[in-house]
Amino acid sequence: MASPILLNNKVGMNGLGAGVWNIGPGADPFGGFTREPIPMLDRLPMLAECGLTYYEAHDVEITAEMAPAAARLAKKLGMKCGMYTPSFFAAPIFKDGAMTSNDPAVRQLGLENALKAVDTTAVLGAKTMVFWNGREGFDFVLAKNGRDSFKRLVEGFNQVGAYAKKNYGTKIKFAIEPKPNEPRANMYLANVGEALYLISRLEKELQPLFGLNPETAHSRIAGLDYLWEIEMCLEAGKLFHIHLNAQDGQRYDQDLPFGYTEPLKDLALLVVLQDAKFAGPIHFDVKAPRVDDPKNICDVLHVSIQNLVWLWDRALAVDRKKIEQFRKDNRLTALSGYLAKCLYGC
Ligand code: 3MF
Ligand code: MG
Repeated sequence: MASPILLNNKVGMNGLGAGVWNIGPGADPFGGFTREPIPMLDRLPMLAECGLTYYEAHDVEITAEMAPAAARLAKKLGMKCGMYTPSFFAAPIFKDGAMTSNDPAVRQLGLENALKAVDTTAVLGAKTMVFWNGREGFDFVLAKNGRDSFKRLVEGFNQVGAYAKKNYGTKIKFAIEPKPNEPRANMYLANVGEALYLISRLEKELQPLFGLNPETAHSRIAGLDYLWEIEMCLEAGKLFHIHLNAQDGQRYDQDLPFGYTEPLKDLALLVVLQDAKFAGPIHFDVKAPRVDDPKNICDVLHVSIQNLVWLWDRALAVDRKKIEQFRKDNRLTALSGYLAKCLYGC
């Protein structure tokens, strides 16, 4: 068994994580599987073999019924569940969203699924449950009343938060994962700012339970800078979880290996995380491309890990005093050159 990859001088939780869906069968909207799907529990040893400490899963991948077996297996492998998440986007019933559906029966089902997922999060021993905004949004104007949708989100998160607090105290926290579009043309909670605003509208005593899971590629799809989005989470004390990957411009969601498209920005991001003493876990949300053969399905993880470990060490070596000096002297282009030297130089 591979030994777990640890980051040098990482504060708090060390060890890296990824989703079981990251090593999927390779379908895309235009074509079905190119690889035989691997049973979900068989994916845990594969992730461990990559040197990962944490796994993540949706409720449709590791169901409530499978959870005790998953927890036993993970323990044997020396792994932990980094986060668990209800899938509000795959089932046809949630085609127009769960919490923001116009149909009260669908909203109720969404809530029930969310509460069940809270219990499963506890069984798996995860500290975080993620809400990706998935199908919460609209394709046609006036398809939903936006103000009502916002109220429904507030109401839904309040209900989930109250349930978790009553049953688990502060053991389980929630991380909202924003995305601007795909699968919907327009998604509610499209970016970090929207999610922070939503949290500010929740019941005061529940607000500490809610934070964010920003994903670097999602910011890029929105045309935003992920460094600033993550800094905003840090400033608010709301960086509960993180999904690292890469995106080649503003197009469909690619979930490319971390470090592939914007290494300089990734280096800067790691400087920021180190300086903030980010104590949470670092996870990838990448997708094994459909062209990769089954035997190479984990390459997307190996490449992400390799790039992260290299960039992390380079970030540790960045001279913070030099950054300060460049800022003081207003030599901002020179600052970018210094970072490039840290990245590319010997
Ligand atoms: C979609 C995503 C999702 C979420 C996942 C957990 C399938 O763009 O990033 O991955 O990360 O649902 O929140
Ligand atoms: Mg994600």
